Amino acid sequence: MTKKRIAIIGAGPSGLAQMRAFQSAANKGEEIPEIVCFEKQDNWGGLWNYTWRTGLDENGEPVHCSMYRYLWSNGPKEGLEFADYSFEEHFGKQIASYPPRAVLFDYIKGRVEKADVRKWIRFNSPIRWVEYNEDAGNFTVTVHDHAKDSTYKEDFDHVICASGHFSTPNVPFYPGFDSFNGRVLHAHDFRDAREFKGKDILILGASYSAEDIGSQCWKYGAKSITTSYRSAPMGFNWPDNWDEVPALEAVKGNTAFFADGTQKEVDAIILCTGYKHFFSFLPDDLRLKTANRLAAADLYKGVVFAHNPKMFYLGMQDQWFTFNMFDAQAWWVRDAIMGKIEIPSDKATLLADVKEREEREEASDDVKYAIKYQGDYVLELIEETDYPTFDVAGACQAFYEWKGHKAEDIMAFRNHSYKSVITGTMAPIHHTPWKDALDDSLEVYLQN
Ligand code: FAD
Ligand code: NA0
Repeated sequence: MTKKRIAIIGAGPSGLAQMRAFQSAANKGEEIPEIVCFEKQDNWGGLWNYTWRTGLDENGEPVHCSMYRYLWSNGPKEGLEFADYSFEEHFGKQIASYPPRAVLFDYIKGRVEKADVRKWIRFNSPIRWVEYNEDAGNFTVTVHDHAKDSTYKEDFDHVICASGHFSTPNVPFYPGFDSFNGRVLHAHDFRDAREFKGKDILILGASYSAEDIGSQCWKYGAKSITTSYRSAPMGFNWPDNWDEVPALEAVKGNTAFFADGTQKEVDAIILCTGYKHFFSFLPDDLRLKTANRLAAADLYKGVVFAHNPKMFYLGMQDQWFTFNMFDAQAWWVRDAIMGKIEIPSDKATLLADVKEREEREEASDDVKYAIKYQGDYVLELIEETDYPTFDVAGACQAFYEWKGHKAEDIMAFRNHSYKSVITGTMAPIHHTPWKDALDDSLEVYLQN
């Protein structure tokens, strides 16, 4: 019998988790399918693969990276640690709880280098199109090989889409943007807070990007920060030069006008207005259409596309849990593909599962409820595979404490540390308070 062929779209944390899942089965002596991962960038790591570029990349593709210089993890690393590869195994010691991007990139890379899966990845290879062949029951994938500047097609038995959903910016228009006397940019194109040193900046949005990009600009010397919310304020105890105001109505020249009748002179506007699930390479019958939520639409068990169960999606949910949730999903998808887990054959059953997840998510607006909801999901999946189980309740506890630390002091929450749920070791307190730590290099971070 010929081996099944599996296409993975994207070598970010989700796609890498999928490769590690298959490799771990092979390591145990199991016969695994042929794996081909297509990655449009020239390296792995997804969003964690930083680039200074914005707009189009060196190949003319939309730049994937939404990360920026000086970005530190916004949640404790104890909530995302791989159960099969601890921070201590990677760094040879326990490290502080909110690693900068370069440190987390190194950690992600370490596990897949050890697993030796880079050989499965075709870099500089964006997927252009995926088609399902009814007759053959398989997929034809069209790929652009930028190294050769040629496109080609290959057939696969399954497609696993792990292309991320925090890369295509949601960019609203407000009256006066087109004649604003300064820069208007989306968070996706934000790269270096020092650009805004000494400036009055306006940030639209009230979620993680608004909070963190505002904090970066504050840390690196912006003159003032004004964050404008559409629905509800973030409500933290902001520093003196930070105001939180209601919705923006319009700008005129450099003056921004808000719904409460107040106004503010600003030099730049940063739109922290979120991202779109955007799959330009997928036809209508395979394309996921969902909001950024915990129970993503149309995904049985959060991973199987109900309208074509040979197609899978990883990491499409809104995220409290990240790396370990992608692992839980990847191990589950591996076992479904390898026939160890059965996917119900009728669509009604698949959609009923989705509906149940949606209703359970909608049952409460409470943040702790949402964290536990996603923790329960991670546990549900890992209980059905051989992914090493771990103290998910302990990871939820780290998230609850993190929320409390943010409420206490939003500019100091990263000075706290938590206990690893994988090794049981307490993380050290970082050697320098976050607001004073201007050098975010791996070498400096690891000096504990
Ligand atoms: P991505 O990381 O987006 O990777 C997707 C990959 O698919 C990319 O490599 C991309 O090039 C590739 N791809 C896309 N389209 C194609 C195509 N057509 N063909 C081939 N390849 C393609 N999470 C945390 O846990 N902690 C944090 O501190 C944190 N900070 C974040 C900060 C920002 C600014 C953002 C936007 C997100 C942050 N996240 C954080 C969440 C982040 O979503 C996850 O950590 C993780 O990167 C998601 O992994 P992924 O593989 O699903 O997607
Ligand atoms: P994100 O903050 O980029 O995080 C993504 C926000 O935009 C909401 O507040 C929404 O308001 C607002 N918004 C949307 N459209 C708007 C409009 N037309 N006018 C005004 N406001 C508008 O995006 P979201 O979706 O959370 O919020 C959109 C991801 O990036 C997260 O997973 C986060 O964890 C990650 N991230 C991490 C870090 C770090 O780790 C930094 C940044 C981002 P409303 O009214 O819809 O509530 C350091």
